[in-house]
Amino acid sequence: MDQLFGEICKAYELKGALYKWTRLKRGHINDTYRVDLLEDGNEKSYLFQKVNDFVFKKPELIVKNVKGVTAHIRCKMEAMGISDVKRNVLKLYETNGKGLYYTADGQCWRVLSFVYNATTYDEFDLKKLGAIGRGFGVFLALLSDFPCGDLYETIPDFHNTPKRFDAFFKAYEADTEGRAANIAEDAEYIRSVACHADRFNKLYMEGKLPLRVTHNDTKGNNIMMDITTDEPLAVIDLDTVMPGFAMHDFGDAVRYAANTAAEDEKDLTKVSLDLERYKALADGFLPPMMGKFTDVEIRNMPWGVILITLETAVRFLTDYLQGDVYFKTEYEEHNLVRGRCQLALAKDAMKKLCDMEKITENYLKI
Ligand code: GN1
Ligand code: MG
Repeated sequence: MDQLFGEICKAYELKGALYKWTRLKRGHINDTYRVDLLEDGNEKSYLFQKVNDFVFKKPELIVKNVKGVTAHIRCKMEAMGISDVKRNVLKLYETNGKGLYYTADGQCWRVLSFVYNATTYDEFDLKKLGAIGRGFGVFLALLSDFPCGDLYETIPDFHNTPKRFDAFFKAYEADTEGRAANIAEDAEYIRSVACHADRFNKLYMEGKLPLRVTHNDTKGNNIMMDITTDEPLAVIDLDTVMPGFAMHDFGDAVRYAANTAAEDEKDLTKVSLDLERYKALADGFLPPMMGKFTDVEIRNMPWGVILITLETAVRFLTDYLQGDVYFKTEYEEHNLVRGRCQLALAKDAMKKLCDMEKITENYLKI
C-alpha cells in the first residue's frame, strides 16, 4: 500500500511526505482509507478511495455528478454566509484535470477532502437522529433547484423497485448457486408484497410525483458529524447522487437508523421500526424540505420506508442467490442474514404504516 499511496500522492501533487494510513470500515462497496501526510511538522489528512468498478461501470460519470452537485452546494452555502464551507461539503481532488487516477493495473482511485474533528456513527440517540435527518433534509433542499437532467445515472435503475423484484425472481428461478431452496419462505413473502413495488413509478407516470436530485444511499453513516457538537457536516458517499424520488432518501435514512437492531441482526425478534426514532428523524429531515417538496411527496414518506426496506431486502437476497458478487460480506450467509433482517423490518414498517402517516402529516399542518 505504501508504494501505491506514494504514487497517488505524487499524481495529485499532494504536499508533504506519506506518514501513515488507516483503512476505514465504511460501506459495502468501495475501499476507503484515511491517509496522513506530514509537511514541516504539520499533519494533513485525505481520503483515498478505491472505486468498485464492478458496481460502478462508468466511474467518470460519478465524477461529473459529484463535481456538479458539490459546486452547487458550495456556492449556495457561501451565499448563505456559512463560515466553514470546507467541512460542510466534500471536495474531490483532481489530477491532470481529472477526478480519477488509474494505476497501471487498472485500479480506479480518487482523493477526497478529510473532515477534521468529525466522525460517522452507526448507532444513534434521538439527538443524533434529528441531526442526521437535518443533514440529509438540508442536502435535498439545497439541491432542489439543481437540474435533474444534468445528472448521469451512475447505476441505471438503482432504485427501480419493480426491476429489483424482477431481478430477484429471475435469480430465484436460475438458482445458479443452489441456494434458492433455503429461502423458499422468504420468496413467498416477497411474492405476496410485489404488488406494491411500482407504487412510485405509477404515481410518477401519472404526473403526480416529480423526479428530484437525490442521494440514494442515506444511511446514517453517510454523513459526517462534528465530534464536539454532534452537528451534521458534509454528506458523503455521493456516488449514487442522481435523479430519484425524495421518499427513497427519507425511507433509507429511517430503514437504517430507526431499526431497533443492526442492518444484519440475526435475531429477528430484536428487529423493529421504532416510531420515536422515526419521529426524531422526521423532525430533522422534513422541515427543511417544506415549501420545496410537494404534499404528495411528504405524504408518501412512510411508503418510502416500506419500499426501500423491501427493495434492500430483495437486493441482499438476490446477491445471496447469485453467490455474493455485489455486496462485501464477512461470512458465508451474510447476505441471507441481511436480507431476512430487512424483510422483518419491512413487515413491521407495514404494520406501522398508519402510525408513520399520522406523524408525517403533522408536518403538512405547520
Ligand atoms: C451499499 O456501500 P454502502 O454501504 O454505502 C449500497 C446501498 C445499500 C447499502 C446497504 C452503491 O451502500 O444501496 O442500501 O449498501 N450501495 C450501492 O447497506 O449499491
Ligand atoms: Mg454507498
